[in-house]
Amino acid sequence: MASIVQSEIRKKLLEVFSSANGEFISGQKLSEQLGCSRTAVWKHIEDLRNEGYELEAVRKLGYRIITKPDKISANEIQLGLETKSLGRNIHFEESVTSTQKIAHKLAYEGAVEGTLVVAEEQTTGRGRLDRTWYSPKHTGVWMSMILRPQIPPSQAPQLTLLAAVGVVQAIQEVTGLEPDIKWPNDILIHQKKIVGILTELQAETDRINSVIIGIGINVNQELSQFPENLHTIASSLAIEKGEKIDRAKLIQVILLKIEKLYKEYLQHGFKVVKLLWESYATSIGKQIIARTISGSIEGKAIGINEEGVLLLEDAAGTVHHIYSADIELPKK
Ligand code: BTX
Repeated sequence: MASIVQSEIRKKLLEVFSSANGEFISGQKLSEQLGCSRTAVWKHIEDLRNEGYELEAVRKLGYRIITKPDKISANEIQLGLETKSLGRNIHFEESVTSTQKIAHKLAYEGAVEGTLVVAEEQTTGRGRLDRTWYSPKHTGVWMSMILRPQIPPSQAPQLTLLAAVGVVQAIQEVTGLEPDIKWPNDILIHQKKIVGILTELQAETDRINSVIIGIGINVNQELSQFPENLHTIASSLAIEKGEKIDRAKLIQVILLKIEKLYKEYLQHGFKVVKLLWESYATSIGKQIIARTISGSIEGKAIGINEEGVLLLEDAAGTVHHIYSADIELPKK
């Protein structure tokens, strides 16, 4: 009980500082607004300092926040979050094996739609086909969301494309950068991979129990922080933008964009998402090579169909349906 009260006070304190926009707030005012003694306020301020907040205290003026730590927490994400369901229930951990694993467990146990699992670090982050996703501490966004759409399992790949559109829109809004989507799930800037999306299902033959959408974003890494083997293929938003990005803000905008698209999708189907996705996908209309497990096909990517399947027209004019592949883009 005591710790719930403490965390409520902490949340309120951050809210008060956030609405003060960097101005000083007196100790007296803080104690009134938080409903606790000035000594208790001082203790909370000390706790914030220990967590990496830089606070200035000036006699007669009070306190103000100068910088926030480059950390994310459930509170940081929920403060100012405008969604109705996505991210309203957050499961946050400093370090996990994979947020997908935790989300699967929570979904199985009945977690509500919109539940979000976020971690500061993944020790065994997962990519597609058992590949690994490098997810170092305090630099990226590593999160998995639980959705429970009433759609047939065959349509679930559409949600990967929906998530990609939402992430692109959020990156554009928060950073001003212009990312490209590479089918089905990579988001690139200047041909380098910034985001990976992994969609997994808990389903019966004709019915989805839950869809777990995992999103990994390289946000504030410098190039030297990537392992050598990723130097030529990966980048981060901070490298491309030339400045650090507020990760909690980025998460908030992603959740809002995805929630809007998801609502539209459930009401009106895949059409709008499909058009948006095609407008962000660099490969559409170009010669590409699709490497599938059964071999490579070369041809022109002519679009995606209603199921989110890539349509590839070869030199003989045959249109191939590509369900799963790695795409090689033409060299610029
Ligand atoms: P993918 O299979 O398309 O990409 C994996 C490949 O990408 C790796 O084999 C490697 O070459 C490269 N790679 C690995 N780490 C990075 C990185 N940080 N940046 C750029 N390239 C990298 C993409 O799979 C799907 C990734 C989803 C990750 C999220 S994070 C939250 C959630 N939890 C989890 O375990 N996975 C998802």
